[in-house]
Amino acid sequence: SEASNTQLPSTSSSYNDGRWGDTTPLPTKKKLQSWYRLENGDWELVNVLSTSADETVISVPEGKVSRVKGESLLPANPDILDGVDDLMQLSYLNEPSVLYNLHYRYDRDMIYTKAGPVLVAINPFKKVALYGNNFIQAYKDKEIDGPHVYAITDTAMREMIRDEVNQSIIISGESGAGKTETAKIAMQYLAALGGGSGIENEILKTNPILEAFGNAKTLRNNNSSRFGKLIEIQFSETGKISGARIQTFLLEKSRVVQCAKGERSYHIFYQLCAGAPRSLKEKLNLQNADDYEYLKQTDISIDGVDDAEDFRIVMEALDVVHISKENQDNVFAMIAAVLWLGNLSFEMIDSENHVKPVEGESLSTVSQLIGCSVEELSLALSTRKMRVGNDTIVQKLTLSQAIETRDALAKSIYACLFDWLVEQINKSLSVGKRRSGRTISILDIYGFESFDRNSFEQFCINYANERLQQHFNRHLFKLEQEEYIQDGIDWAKVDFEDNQDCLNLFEKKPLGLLSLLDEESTFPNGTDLTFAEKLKRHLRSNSCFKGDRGKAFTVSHYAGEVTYDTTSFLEKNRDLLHLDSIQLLSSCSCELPKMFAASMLNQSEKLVMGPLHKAGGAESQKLSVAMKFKGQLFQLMQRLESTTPHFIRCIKPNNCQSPGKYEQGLVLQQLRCCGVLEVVRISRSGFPTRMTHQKFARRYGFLLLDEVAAQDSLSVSVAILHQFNILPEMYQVGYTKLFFRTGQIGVLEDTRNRTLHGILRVQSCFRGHQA
Ligand code: AOV
Ligand code: MG
Repeated sequence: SEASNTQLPSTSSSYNDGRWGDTTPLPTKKKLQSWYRLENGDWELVNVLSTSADETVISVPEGKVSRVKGESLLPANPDILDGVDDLMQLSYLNEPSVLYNLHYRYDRDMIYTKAGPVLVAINPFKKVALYGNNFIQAYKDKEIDGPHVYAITDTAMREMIRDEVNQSIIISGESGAGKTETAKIAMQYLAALGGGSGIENEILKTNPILEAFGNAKTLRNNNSSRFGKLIEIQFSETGKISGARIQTFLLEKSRVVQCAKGERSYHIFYQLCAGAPRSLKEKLNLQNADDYEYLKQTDISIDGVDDAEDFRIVMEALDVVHISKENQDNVFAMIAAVLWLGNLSFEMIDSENHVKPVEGESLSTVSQLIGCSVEELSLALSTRKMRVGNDTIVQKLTLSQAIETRDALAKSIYACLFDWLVEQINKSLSVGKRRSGRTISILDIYGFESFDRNSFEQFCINYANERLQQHFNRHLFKLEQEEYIQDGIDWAKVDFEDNQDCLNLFEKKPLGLLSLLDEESTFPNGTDLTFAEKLKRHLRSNSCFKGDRGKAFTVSHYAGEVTYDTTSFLEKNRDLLHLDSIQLLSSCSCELPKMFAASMLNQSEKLVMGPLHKAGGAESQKLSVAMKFKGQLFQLMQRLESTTPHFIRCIKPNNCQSPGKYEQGLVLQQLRCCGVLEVVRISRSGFPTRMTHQKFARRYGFLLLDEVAAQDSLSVSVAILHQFNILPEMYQVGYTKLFFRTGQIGVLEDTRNRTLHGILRVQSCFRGHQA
């Protein structure tokens, strides 16, 4: 049965547009294997039977023979290259070949593959036998050197010691791709290699704690990080861990009071309800999770997760990082207070819709847990002080205002608790004297997210990912190629998807998303709708921006288009906690609420009592959430710039979090948006090893057999290259440096080591004779 080529899919598909596929025409050889693109976009391996000027005859695996256009085929690699552990080794570097290679490995539980300098990790969604002490030892001893988180972490460790430069391991990928797990695997390796003092165990135990308080089930990931994290692990001169410091970024606090269907609030709430020992339960008047309004809106349990057991793990971990039992109880009291706040309801007190909290168990429990009187709490949740001229007046709150005040208080308590906890952990991790040693930082932030409905949180998360992508591009494409061009070597530029336009859309002043958001947030009459309209008015011409109907707008991110709904953007960006609430916390008899109040006052540049007409009334003036976040990200990037980066790209093979399912289209989209193929292409045609003429001459000059006429380092270098027969296509001579292809310097290093070794042996023999 033969199909005519008119029924076959068009060949001008985006899969084969030559943008980064290897579009070398097929050599006309019989029985050649090729990739043929199916209608659903997937690729199939076929045999090429014959090729003529305008058509190719192929046979598909089931034996069917078809005539197709030559352009709808891409060359496949010979079988011997199946499953190579570095994509650089592929003879044909096109999309189907890369997809096939990764799939081949994935099927065999080889989830790690190198893409030149980048480690690609495909989430197995099951336990794979690749970790543990035996593997760590084998990587450490270089008995195994296949691609692995251990291997890249080992490189970071070696380079830190060799070059005396701080290192970073930067993990990126979409939500659910495996960043947090990967970060933990890297930490395990560092702990095993640099351990000894006991601090390494403390560092590892920060993971269950931070995950309990900062991770939650989302539609993308049952254990999704809702904060960004940079952990800097400090080493002594001898390569032993001496301490660590954790920096966290913008916790998603709206989740505390509300989350989408199918998602959960932070794990710790469910863990506490399920696992608290009886005495603690009584002390906090704890109920079951589904007795709490904040929790019962959505799922209570996660398949395969035992919240009670996890609670025990968290408690143990808190002991390890030296959080005292008393402070642990204080922490859980705050968690319980948040839950009980959510159960507070209000009753009407007059005909103008003003309300006050209903007296009862919720009100009394909250006041007990935070250490204030029922009256004080009731007042703070039902009134607001305002300054009019020189007078202070008290305004009663309506139901919606009271609920908003209650929720803002709950969110603030939780966010402050999270920050406080991180601070305590940092104190414990920095017990050792600060030494002058070096550091390895591991970055694990929330991954790119796109839901049916995307709000301010996704806006911030995706902006952070955009920044990180820029860092990736800068190091692997820009800096790399600029160095070649600067040093004047022959170089055909490899194009890459630059995301500068999208970053500009966010960051430009005064007409960028962040600036416009801030401006609208300060306008008393600004609303989410006026904000959306403002964006459409000013950003219409930006190619990464699209205005949608009503309150929505769309951004073309490097990882795909996301439509944001501006509902609550202004409120979330202002993030106001009324002065009345802060004053309530500061007057509490319990230690934590008092500290929270103090830190909130600290953050506010100054406190003002707003005029009556101002929407918020009495409130703290502080940096908006988005601006603070932007500042944090800039600082983060600056810190990373002073390190040698090692990149890990996590890939999610399917959207159902299930093992063994490899969806070509999904994997391809992730490979494309982060430029994995371009990275391989640059590395393959590039010159990863480079050395100044001087250093090269110094390092290998003594191996020269013949005298060199001129003694300048360039002449010496060229003489060395000749003596060792390094082929001209394997290196380039730049103005200041020599550039080598992968593996070239190895021969020289071997000879150098052997020669040095020989010299040492001769010397020690000589000494032996003398003795
Ligand atoms: P993420 O950090 O990238 O998402 P995680 O690291 O939380 O993703 O991974 C999601 C889930 O994938 C984990 O809970 C594991 O079940 C599984 N997983 C990931 N890596 C491995 C591995 N190496 N071995 C076994 N299972 C793994 V997010 O924080 O949502 O951006 O925001
Ligand atoms: Mg994570």
